[in-house]
Amino acid sequence: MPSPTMPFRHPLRLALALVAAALLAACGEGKPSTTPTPNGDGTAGSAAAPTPATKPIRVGFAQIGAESDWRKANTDSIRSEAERRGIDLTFSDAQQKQDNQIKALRNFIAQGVDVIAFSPVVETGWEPVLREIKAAGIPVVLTDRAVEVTDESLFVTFIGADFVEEGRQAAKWLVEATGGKAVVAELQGTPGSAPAIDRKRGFEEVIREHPGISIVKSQSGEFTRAKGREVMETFLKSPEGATITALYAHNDDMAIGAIEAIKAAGRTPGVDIKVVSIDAVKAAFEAMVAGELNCTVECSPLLGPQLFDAVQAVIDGKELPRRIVTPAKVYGQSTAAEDLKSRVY
Ligand code: GZL
Repeated sequence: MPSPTMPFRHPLRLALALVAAALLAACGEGKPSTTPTPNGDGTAGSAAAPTPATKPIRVGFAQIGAESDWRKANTDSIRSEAERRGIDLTFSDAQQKQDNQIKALRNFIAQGVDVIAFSPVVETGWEPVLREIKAAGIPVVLTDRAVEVTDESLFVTFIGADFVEEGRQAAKWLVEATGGKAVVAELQGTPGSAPAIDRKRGFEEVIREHPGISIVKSQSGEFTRAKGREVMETFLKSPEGATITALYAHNDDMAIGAIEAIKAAGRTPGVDIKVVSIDAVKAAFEAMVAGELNCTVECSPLLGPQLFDAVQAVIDGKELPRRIVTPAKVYGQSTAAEDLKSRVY
């Protein structure tokens, strides 16, 4: 064989070597590879066929916004659980506007996702877009809040708390704490939303049995701290302001804002105005430790695992209950410092 530094000396040898090389190359083309090939047409393939990767499930999620600590924790739960499970998540934030949520849902149809999930900002106005989603053959999972529709087939299941029961629990605590005597200011959630409608319904169902408790002021604080403070300021400046002895807020964020207004008005939150709210976010426990909030009813935002269990069940063609209720618990000042240590949202 010619040495690397000494090329062919004789032209005939060079010609023979070139012919041999050409023949070898031609054989390589036509000869079936000695290793098994996944496509079997004789073209060179890898030693072992790759295990076919399962295609990630594509989910479109239309979130309401980022209006409260609860909502932010809800978003974190959904995003982190999707990542943990390798879900291909398209996530949209509607800034609390139904039109934005509807636009997002239509985008998910256009993208051809496998499953659509959303937390409807209000109960009504969803039928047309839900029919478009149904026509596209995409299943829908509702989380957190419910919709009002005439056709139950427009969504597979609704995962969320029992807001009426939360309202009942808040009222029962107030009856207990005040001996059935209170003049109540109420900060409602987003007008037309399931939690605002149902938390009011549950609270009123209980106080109806207690004539010593009346609601003298009631208005939406839109589930935000800023609006909660603003509305509580107007309550306290009103003619009934001086008579108010209790605040019922449909979420902790509005209660926290209202506590600032109560202090600014020279009143003592948690003492001369009892404060009861819903969600059980960390800030509520901190306010209870400070003695400024008296009771919060838990409504867990950590819906990610249940949401993607439901999505997987839908993909696997498994039956799902129409309603999956997330449990709740009532928390008070006496255990707040201990409870706070283990709160995750
Ligand atoms: C309740 C959820 C509500 C929370 C608020 O499930 O929809 O919306 O109570 C949040 O904090 O803004």
